[in-house]
Amino acid sequence: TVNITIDSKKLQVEQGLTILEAARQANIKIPTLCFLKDINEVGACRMCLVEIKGARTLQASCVYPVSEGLEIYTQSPSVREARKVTLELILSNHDKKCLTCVRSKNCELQTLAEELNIKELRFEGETNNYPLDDFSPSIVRDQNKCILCRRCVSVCKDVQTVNVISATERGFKSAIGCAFDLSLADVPCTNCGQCISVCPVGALREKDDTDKVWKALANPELHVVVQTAPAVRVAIGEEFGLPIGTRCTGKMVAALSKLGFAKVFDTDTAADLTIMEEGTELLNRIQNGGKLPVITSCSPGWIKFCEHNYPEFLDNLSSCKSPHEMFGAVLKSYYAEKMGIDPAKIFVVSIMPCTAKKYEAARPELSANGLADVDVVLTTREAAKMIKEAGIDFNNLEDREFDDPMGEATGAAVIFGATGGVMEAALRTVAEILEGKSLDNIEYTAVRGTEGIKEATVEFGGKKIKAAVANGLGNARKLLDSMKDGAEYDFVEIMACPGGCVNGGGQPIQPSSVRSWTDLRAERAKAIYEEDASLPIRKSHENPIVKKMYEEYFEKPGSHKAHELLHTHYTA
Ligand code: HC1
Ligand code: SF4
Repeated sequence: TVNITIDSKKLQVEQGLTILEAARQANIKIPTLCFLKDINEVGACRMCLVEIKGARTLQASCVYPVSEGLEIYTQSPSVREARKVTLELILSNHDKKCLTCVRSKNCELQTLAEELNIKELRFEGETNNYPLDDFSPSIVRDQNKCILCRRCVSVCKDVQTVNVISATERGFKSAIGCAFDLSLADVPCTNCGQCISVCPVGALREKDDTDKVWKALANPELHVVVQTAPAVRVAIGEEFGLPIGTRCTGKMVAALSKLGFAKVFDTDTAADLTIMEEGTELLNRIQNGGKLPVITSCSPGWIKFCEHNYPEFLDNLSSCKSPHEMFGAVLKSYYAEKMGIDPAKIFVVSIMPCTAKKYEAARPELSANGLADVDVVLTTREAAKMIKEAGIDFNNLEDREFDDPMGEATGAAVIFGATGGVMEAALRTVAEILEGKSLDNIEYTAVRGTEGIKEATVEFGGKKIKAAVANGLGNARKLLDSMKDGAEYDFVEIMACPGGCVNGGGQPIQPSSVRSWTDLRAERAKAIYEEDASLPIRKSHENPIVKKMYEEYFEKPGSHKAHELLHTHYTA
């Protein structure tokens, strides 16, 4: 440890900490703007300046390491004036249309302006005027709101290893953008939305599709149904001020029902269906010498990453559509028949923690009988906006169940929302098929947790299965490179977002002041596993609705009809 003083408070702190971290431990708040722990620690914005006795200039505390005897002042007059000037300069070239900004009240710049008591802008002058980039199906970029913090650049380059946005030009003309000023729609962006999740302001946001849903809901000709992804229920509460990791399944269903959807369904039901199809595919490939490993295909950001960077693995992808796409296809076939509704009049809305799902839903591969499986994808954030706009008092809603006749799902399906969940759900089913009996021990903890790459070897009925799980595209890259170098697996799960869907690019955004010090992925995943443990049925093959669907319609997993509706094929 080393001895330092901060604002005359004597402290003993661990060596290796930055001043910012040491101050935080002592409950002394230093404002930050570009800082995001483990992702962006560059000292670029100069908001976290402190005075150090003996130093000639003020120093950025987020990158300055503590050392013996340091005397630090976080609130001296020169520090306070420097921060104010810096912030006013940033504000002078910022499009300040807060009233119509999606991030209003959840904007780190707005919060700082309030906290630093900015009362007037002394440096109003020339401003940049960039065109809006809204050509991507998922992501909108508004450079006029960008404050050049570079968090998006770091997450895209270092965490996701996609590297399609970077700093261009210098000085007043400095900007963040794609090479040659291309749109995000025209570069190998995966639509993962991780750049949105880290943006402190409104410079990056999802393509807003709420109007399409309002319009459909108002159309008496349409039967408008909604389905919700596993990860949405453990995060949507954050939009209504509830603590991170609050399970809100019942309230979420009640709110959507109040919005006017004819039925509220659970994507988890289709996740159970996916396990039946994917498990069968895996066993077939193992038993008949097919292409191994089978790699999961439910994360559309991962699919696009694979197409651009690892086309040699496209044949390894499971042919299963992702669960919400399967559900869309089932709703426009089996359900339509059962209910006597014209499939063309069924309008399917998916609420997803994901921005890439917007892109996925528009892919021609994901349709059947000339109809797109899913009509509109909304993020968790957009769903919350609709609930607020409708004046629904979310926190005081009575819990409600998903609707019949498709409203049943298992614990295996809900864990899809956390990294390792698809793997665990599949193992729960594959194990019982190979062992030929019901098993009690169904928790595969080796594939749980937020570690980037996880491995496990399991043995069922004398058959060894080597499994690997990667979350975040940087980790996917590492795993795929190791496979190119000879690492062998039977089954591989890849999710584009670090932590899996719970940390998807469409989930509620937490500011750096929270995100830097709380592991969002772990907190939300904990709620997911609690939900699993609370459910009466925890194995996909025991889902009564899925069983009924096979009896009444699909016959058996991997049948001709199943292939027609539930499977697809990706080519580069
Ligand atoms: Fe996911 Fe999925 S779990 S992809 O990871 O397979 O988005 O939450 O809905 O479709 O079920 C996302 C989550 C989600 C699908 C399922
Ligand atoms: Fe990079 Fe993902 Fe943002 Fe695209 S969506 S720019 S891949 S972080």
